[in-house]
Amino acid sequence: MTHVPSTTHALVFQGPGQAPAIEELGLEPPGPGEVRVRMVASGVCHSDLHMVDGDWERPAGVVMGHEGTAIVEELGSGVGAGAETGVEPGARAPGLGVGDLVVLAWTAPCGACPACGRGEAWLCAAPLGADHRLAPELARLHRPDGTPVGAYSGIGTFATHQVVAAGAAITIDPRTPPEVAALIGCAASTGVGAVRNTAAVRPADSVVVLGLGGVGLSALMAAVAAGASPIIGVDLEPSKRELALELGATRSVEPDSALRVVRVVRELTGGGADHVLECIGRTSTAELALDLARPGGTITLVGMTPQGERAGVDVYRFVEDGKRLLGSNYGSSVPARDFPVIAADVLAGRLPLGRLVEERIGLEDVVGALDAMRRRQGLRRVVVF
Ligand code: COD
Ligand code: ZN
Ligand code: ZN
Repeated sequence: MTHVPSTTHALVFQGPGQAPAIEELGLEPPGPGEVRVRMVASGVCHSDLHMVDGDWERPAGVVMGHEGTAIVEELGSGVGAGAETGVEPGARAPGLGVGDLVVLAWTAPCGACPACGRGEAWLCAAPLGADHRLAPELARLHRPDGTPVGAYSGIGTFATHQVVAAGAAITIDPRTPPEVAALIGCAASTGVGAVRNTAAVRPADSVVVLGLGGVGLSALMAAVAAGASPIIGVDLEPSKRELALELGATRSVEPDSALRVVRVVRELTGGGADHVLECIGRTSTAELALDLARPGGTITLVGMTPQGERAGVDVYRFVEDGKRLLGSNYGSSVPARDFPVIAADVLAGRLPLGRLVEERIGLEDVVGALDAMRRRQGLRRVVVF
């Protein structure tokens, strides 16, 4: 196959506290175990804001975005039907073909490390496209002066075209609306997976969701689909509390005081919830989550605070009440197993994830979308290419 030189139009992280900028970059053809994709849609996630605001340390010179859906345009060697050799076990993706609609996974399991061996793809020690593809042998993007540019979490979805590990490209039902398919790459998997995989919510369990953004409302939808009851949503924003009720929450609560939230939750659940999910990423609400669970109940922390912050635990009460505290990374998802199921649930109407899409925007509008997120305005804004 002849490789035409290729370029991509992409939003590049310039360092903490600085506005990311759109740049025209050279894009190399896919190497062994990789595919080139044309991006279709990419959501703006709160983690993008954490990165730009410097809450989490990330290297400059990386194409941002980690919540995207794309069409496969070109297969590297060792990828696709009949390809078996020359690439890592996790990267073979034998079912992948040109023209497939794929959701890009920000942790693509290597298939060979101990975590992958245990089936814990989300804890993979050496994910494909690791370290934002900045290593010279992985960088496929270059500035006109030749400097390599990385791809956030190996996928950098705020780009018209991208080269990713084949194992990061998960084929889903092509009828899935692209804006919704994009959300499966982060918010939906993180929230739905926290309920289904990490917490393993059962029918008739009582559930509290703290934070009703893209992730929290995805969790809430999964709790509704699981037959949980009552389901209580907590958010500062009235519009989000309203939407939670429309999506099937039993009650939504304004967190004007922690004491009041505790009182309302204990009243509605008869002494505390079976499950509490923290989807905000603050130490104060993580501490509140511990108080909202019943004795023996489970607290699932989904939100990540700025790096290095610590929350306090009343150890005496925690132990006497026999509570369980879980961390949920990427909804404990195995992308190849879970993404197609979420897409099928969307198409069957079991997970109305389309309700999360606030606005379709262009690549040049991402900076404004991050500002809106900082002001807690609206839900998911999705770049449509
Ligand atoms: N009390 C109640 N609600 C609050 C409070 C508060 N003190 N502060 C903020 N909120 C609400 C906001 O009004 C908003 O509705 C919601 O919390 C946050 O929603 P979004 O849409 O801004 O953010 P999400 O849903 O995209 O992401 C939230 C996370 C906490 C999951 C995210 O920021 C995070 O920490 N991600 C790390 C965990 C992870 O798995 N990351 C993977 C890549 S994202
Ligand atoms: Zn995200
Ligand atoms: Zn692994």
